[in-house]
Amino acid sequence: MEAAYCKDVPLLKIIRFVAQLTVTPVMVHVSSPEVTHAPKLEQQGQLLGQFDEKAFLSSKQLKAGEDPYREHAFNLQESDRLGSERVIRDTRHYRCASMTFDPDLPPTSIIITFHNEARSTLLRTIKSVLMRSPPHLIQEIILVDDFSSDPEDCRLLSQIPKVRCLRNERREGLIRSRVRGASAASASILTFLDSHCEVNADWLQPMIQRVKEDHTRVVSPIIDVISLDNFAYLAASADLRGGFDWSLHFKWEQIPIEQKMARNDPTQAIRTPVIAGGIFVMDKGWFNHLGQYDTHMDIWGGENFELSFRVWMCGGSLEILPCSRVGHVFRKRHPYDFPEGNALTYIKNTRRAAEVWMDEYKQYYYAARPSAQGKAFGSIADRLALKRKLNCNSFRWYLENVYPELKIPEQEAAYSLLKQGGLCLESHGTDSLGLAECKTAPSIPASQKWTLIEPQIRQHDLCLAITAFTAGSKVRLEPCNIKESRQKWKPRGPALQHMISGLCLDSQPPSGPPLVAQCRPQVTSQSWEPQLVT
Ligand code: LR7
Ligand code: MN
Repeated sequence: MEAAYCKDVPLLKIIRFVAQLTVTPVMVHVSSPEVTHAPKLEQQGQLLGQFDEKAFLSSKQLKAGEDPYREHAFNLQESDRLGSERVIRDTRHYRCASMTFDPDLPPTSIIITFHNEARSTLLRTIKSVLMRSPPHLIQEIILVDDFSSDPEDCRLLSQIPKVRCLRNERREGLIRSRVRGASAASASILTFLDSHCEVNADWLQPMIQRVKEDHTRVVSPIIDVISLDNFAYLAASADLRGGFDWSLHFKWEQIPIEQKMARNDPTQAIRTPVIAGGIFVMDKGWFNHLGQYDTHMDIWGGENFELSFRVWMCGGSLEILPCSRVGHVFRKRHPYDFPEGNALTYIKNTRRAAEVWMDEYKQYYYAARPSAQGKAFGSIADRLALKRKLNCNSFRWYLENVYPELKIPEQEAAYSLLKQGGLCLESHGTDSLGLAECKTAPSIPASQKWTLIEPQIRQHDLCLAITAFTAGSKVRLEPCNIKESRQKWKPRGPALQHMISGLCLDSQPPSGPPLVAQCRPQVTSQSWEPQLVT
């Protein structure tokens, strides 16, 4: 497996892998006519203090003939051309504009880590914050320069009032850089931003309000799309939340239909299983209490899962606030190098997240990402100790309560027959189960193949369920749902016991349909011998 990475095919794989990492949310057209206006000239003067914007930008412009995408993986020429105060459309739902906030919201420290960011995008990020936030809510903007080639980028920007510059003495990656920034922050609320963002009208108040009401909430805006080609500011869909697959690959996904139906107020927060990672607001005390970040993660990737699992499992919650909008330049590749290689770094970081937080479910991560097995990930002793100290819920709890839509994968080659002598449990449609003569490989029909993934007894996406919690009730197949207690079973000797009712699966006389009965594990009609078939 290891060797595969050295051949040419895997290079393609890695490129694809990188491309996958950058996920752009689905765009929709929003017809709000409102725009977010730039401040008047005299205000701008006050915003920048001694800082000489012209000199800052002009000394680093693209040279004639240079590829505008080469250095930053976006069109630098377009970014430079835009200027630092462009007007962007207010992409919120119109009802957001009439929201009210507490007059005494606490201020926040903005933390922006960067490694070789383009000057024009970095400056636009900072200026958009200064222009579109109530000044009293911005305590400071902390730039953490993650050992960029030119130390002047950060140093010069710190001439802008409220902007501070911390420079790493070596490349640390965004995770340790953010921890450094957070530790230096003097406000009680932390706001993290990527270094190529533009915040939109009233972006900050909704987030601070939610965190002020409940300090265990960790909140993100809707992340709008800034085109990497022409820097157009595009509204992202307001119906998305953060999700992932078992390989720990982040994706935007539709809000589940029941939740969507229940939403009658478009300004309402959206619960999200994970956050994208770069743009969020969190109480500083809560950030520290929960163990900041896993500082053994390097460069980029995986920290959003680790933080998201930890927040949910240890007593907090994650939400996306549709009335807060921040634009972000989504790229197709990383413009910077990974000292240990991109793939290995992502594997190390996600392995750490899986090993610490996913309990027995980490097997599905390894099944989905076989190349992760055997790769180094360092010691996780301190993170496991943290998890114990915080008395966190299990990953199973997370799946049941936060992300029931994440399906447990069907495991190839893990089908079983459920045998009773020469007879096998068989389905004939969802409502009719029975016993039939066991078939043998290779002609075993799907109707006799069962997948036993505790606590479910599955046939594809259908699960064996009781119909009532009383002895004598029929069993049937229905769509699997990990939260559904009627679908939960466990082995008890040779019997299969329904967990809550304590009743056992019983075949009755072979002609009748199977049902649940008082457990008598010695009885033949309750004895099920699983036989693996491949
Ligand atoms: O070594 C590094 N040191 C850094 O300081 C590498 C990066 N960085 C900085 C970098 O300059 C940038 O400001 O860290 C920030 C994030 O890096 P990007 O912009 O290359 O990452 P991204 O936008 O592709 O990635 C998303 O996922 C990351 C996983 O580690 C982080 O959580 C990013 O913050 C996150 N970005 C967002 O959530 C914005 C929305 C994009 C999405 C989805
Ligand atoms: Mn980014």
